[in-house]
Amino acid sequence: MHTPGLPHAVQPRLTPYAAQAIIHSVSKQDIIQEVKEARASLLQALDGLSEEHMRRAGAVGIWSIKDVLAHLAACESELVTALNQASPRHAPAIVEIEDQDEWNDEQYHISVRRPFNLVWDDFQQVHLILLQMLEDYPERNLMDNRRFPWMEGEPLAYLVQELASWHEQDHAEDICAWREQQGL
Ligand code: NI
Repeated sequence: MHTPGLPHAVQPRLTPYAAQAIIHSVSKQDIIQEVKEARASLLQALDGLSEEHMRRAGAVGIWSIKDVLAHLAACESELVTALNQASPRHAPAIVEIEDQDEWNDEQYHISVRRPFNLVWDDFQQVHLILLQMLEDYPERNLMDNRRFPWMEGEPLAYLVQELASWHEQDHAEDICAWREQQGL
């Protein structure tokens, strides 16, 4: 889900029937495991890179890896808010965003001036908060695909995959491709 030159959008997309069948058969612990594994892949993709490498522009579109980490933290922060505020009647802000590229760009302009160590801390902290929240979350609210009508037939767990596990996995792959191209 990539616009050429731009980081991909994170809005929920329609899933083919077969993929829906898969998610409906998994448990909350499977979702948590997937989130942990995606983070492990991402950290593996960063392994051995210096701060200077991670500040280099152009790793994903115009973004540096630091910008990608800020982007992941921003999306996961929105996800935490969405999980916190989820109610059947009101869709959370993140699923109401009409122009994802514009939102990404706004977040980028907020984070681009933040020092690397603060971006790194956010990236770690938001993920820990997300994991704790998932551990505490009622399984039914996460896995029942009829619970939240604004998920349009998907369970809330799908939003977790879209904004955390699949998202991190996608960007881990971007980073690996960039490293290969850069010989890093
Ligand atoms: Ni992205």
